[in-house]
Amino acid sequence: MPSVRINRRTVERGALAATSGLLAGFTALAVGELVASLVRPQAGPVTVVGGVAIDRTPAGLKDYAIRTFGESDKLVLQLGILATIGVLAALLGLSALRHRRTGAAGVLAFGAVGAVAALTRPNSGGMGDVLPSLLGAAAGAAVLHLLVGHLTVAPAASGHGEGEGGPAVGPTGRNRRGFLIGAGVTAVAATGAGVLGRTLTGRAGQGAAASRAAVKLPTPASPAAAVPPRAVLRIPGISAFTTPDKDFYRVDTALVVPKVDAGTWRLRIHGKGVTRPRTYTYQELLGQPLIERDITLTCVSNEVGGPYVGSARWLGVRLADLLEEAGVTPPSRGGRADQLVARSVDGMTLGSPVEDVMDGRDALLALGMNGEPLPFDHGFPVRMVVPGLYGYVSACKWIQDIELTTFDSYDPYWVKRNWARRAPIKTQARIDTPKPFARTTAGTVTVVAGVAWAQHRGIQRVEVRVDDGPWQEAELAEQATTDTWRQWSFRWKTTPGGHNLTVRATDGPGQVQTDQRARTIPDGASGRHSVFVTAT
Ligand SMILES: Nc1nc2c(c(=O)[nH]1)N[C@H]1C(S)=C(S)[C@@H](COP(=O)(O)O)O[C@H]1N2
Ligand SMILES: [Mo]
Repeated sequence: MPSVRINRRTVERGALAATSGLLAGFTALAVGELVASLVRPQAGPVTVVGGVAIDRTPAGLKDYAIRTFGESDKLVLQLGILATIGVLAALLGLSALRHRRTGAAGVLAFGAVGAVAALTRPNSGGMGDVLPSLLGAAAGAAVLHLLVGHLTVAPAASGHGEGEGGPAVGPTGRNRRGFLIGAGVTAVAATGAGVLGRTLTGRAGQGAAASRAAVKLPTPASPAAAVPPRAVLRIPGISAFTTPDKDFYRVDTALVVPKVDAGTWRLRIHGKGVTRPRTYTYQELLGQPLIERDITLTCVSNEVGGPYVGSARWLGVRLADLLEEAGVTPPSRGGRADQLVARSVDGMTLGSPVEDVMDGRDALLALGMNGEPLPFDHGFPVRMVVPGLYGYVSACKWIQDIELTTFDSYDPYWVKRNWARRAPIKTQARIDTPKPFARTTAGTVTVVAGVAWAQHRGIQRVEVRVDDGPWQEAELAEQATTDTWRQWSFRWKTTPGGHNLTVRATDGPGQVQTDQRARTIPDGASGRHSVFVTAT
């Protein structure tokens, strides 16, 4: 039936048009990556659009994404962006079938969107950053225009359709060949451009990697005390006292982990009340008297019982020393600045109370983590670590600038997104073992164990409750320092049935962990962790 044939050809032409759109989109992204590798890797189209998406995501949704996808949240976002671009590109291909120019114009319009996104990134490198999106879009528009040209043949020409050539709705044999050749060449060339771009970007990262490999961390002027043997419990399933780097949680907004060359890195200290502004090189910091401390870091996005907490041995410069050298005095001694804003190479800003940083605690500009230069993921070459404050108000990775200012005059990144200005870490205890919904043998002893933290206040008691029974004292490992978490264990004599195990901690000053549940936003989750276990 002719109508069926016509439909099939229409469908086929539509499929080829959509394919043209997809190839155009692919070309735009690949050329964009190649140009970005020459201009600035962070200016790549997917990276800038993803960055805008991250910055604009409402706090609740972002929290949901972290909860749902964990540390894969960025991968999921990038796949989402690629899928969206794919759909839009296919639609542009289809629309180009009717109006050849609209398709190309659409691709250029998306390029303009990418260019604006690139310019408005906080770490924007200036006008050069528009090039990846614009040149990529130009290449994509050209591809779409040329490929669709093979599908939209003049009626006169189609009258001479060869082979299965039918009515004027399908590509003629010649045009089909032209299309297929064009599509093949485009696919190969775009893939080549993309691969070349990735390779060049990788090369640039190698300079940073070499600078990291060349670092020799000096012995600290003030080494950390050895971890007391009795601070470490050997119980299967309990969090290690020191979290190995590879297991250390990672939370940040960086779609591309900054690869900073320590040789060219600088840290600037300036702002209100800074009488001696100063810029430090990496070598100058390494040359300062270094202190080494065990400090437990926690993310404000950590749910009760969640994984975003880790403990490491940090090596670095005491931040208060550098501030004093710069002439800064804390507000309690008349200083004009009450907020220290740290800014990273990727434009992230974090604000800490100057008072906390200078009150004698071990606030660090860390260069080393667990005996190695900082891993790139954790802030190489230098990051901040302040015991007792959630990461988003203190632990700036890839830091490059410290500005003294006031809480009244400046809101850093997360505060602009409705998180609290000040966020001391809340007391929490976590059951590491048994795991939720574990099964155990009734009538035996099951070891319940985990960690509790209240950085800079310390932990003096941990209690466990079985169902609605009384709170029972857990055994505590020795407290290494008040800035680290404390391991605990509890011998539970199991009785048949399902049981709820709940834990609570008491901090050094004697404050019992609240049972009031709070969401992570604005200043950290509260409530008590419990797990359900069945004994049979
Ligand atoms: N530059 C930069 N620093 C950052 C962040 C970020 O997004 N960008 N996230 C902060 C948050 S929210 C936390 S909890 C800690 C996490 O540090 P980690 O990834 O080394 O565990 O880094 C902080 N420093
Ligand atoms: Mo965080």
